[in-house]
Amino acid sequence: MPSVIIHQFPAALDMQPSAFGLKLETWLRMANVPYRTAFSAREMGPKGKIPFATIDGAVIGDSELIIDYLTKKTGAGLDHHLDSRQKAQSTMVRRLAEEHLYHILVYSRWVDTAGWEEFQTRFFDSAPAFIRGFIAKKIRKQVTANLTAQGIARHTLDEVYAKGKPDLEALPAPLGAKSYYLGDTSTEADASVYGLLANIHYSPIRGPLQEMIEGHANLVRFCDRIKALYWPNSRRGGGEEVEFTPDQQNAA
Ligand SMILES: N[C@@H](CCC(=O)N[C@@H](CS)C(=O)NCC(=O)O)C(=O)O
Repeated sequence: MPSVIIHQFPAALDMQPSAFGLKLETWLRMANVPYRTAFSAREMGPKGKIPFATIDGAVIGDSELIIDYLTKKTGAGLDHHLDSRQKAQSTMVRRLAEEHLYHILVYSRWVDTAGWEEFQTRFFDSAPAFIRGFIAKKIRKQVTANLTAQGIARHTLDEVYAKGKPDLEALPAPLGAKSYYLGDTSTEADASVYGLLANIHYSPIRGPLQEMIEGHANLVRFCDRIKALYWPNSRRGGGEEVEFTPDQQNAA
């Protein structure tokens, strides 16, 4: 197995606060690939984003590209058995979570005043006290500008959460009564949806998105199942541990 180091945010919410970081770590655990984590709040990797990975010395950005790279390098992929229809379903579910609902989660933390009040005290906890407020304000301005460019922050608060509702009504449908999105075994789509949903469902910060998930028993069961299997020691949704070996998981 290659040496895998995942660079990502510290576990600031008593769990990994990056939906993509938690997706990647969960995928590595599902695929039984050993890794360790290097917490990084400033260094953002080759795509200017977190997570990124160092794999046998090669530095790679973007959770999807890291998963593709590791799948090719180790053969440890989770999606080999999917047919073309299932692959299409996987793409649709992942894109809904990562390219739409994700921005609403970011909005709920950084723009919505109620969410921000709680989020900033936890996320910037490790910053030196005398500049904490300054850094928080500066990054909030930058994240708000990014969300305005993306589009979601151009809407009113009510409109934003109204746009989240159909996403959280769509995600339970393809899961149905199954254990995982594409059947009895976990795939990349499950890691992707878990990274995002766990960051809402297990977050210490309460808001409208939590209530929307709680209205869907199969989504709650899905989160609890993945947490129990892959993050049994986590206080919340996972990401506090800095090292993973498959033995650790099999012993859990
Ligand atoms: N498509 C990327 C998205 C990564 C991403 O958006 N990361 C966020 C944190 S969850 C980030 O680094 N944001 C900082 C920024 O955009 O400047 C992936 O799958 O890794």
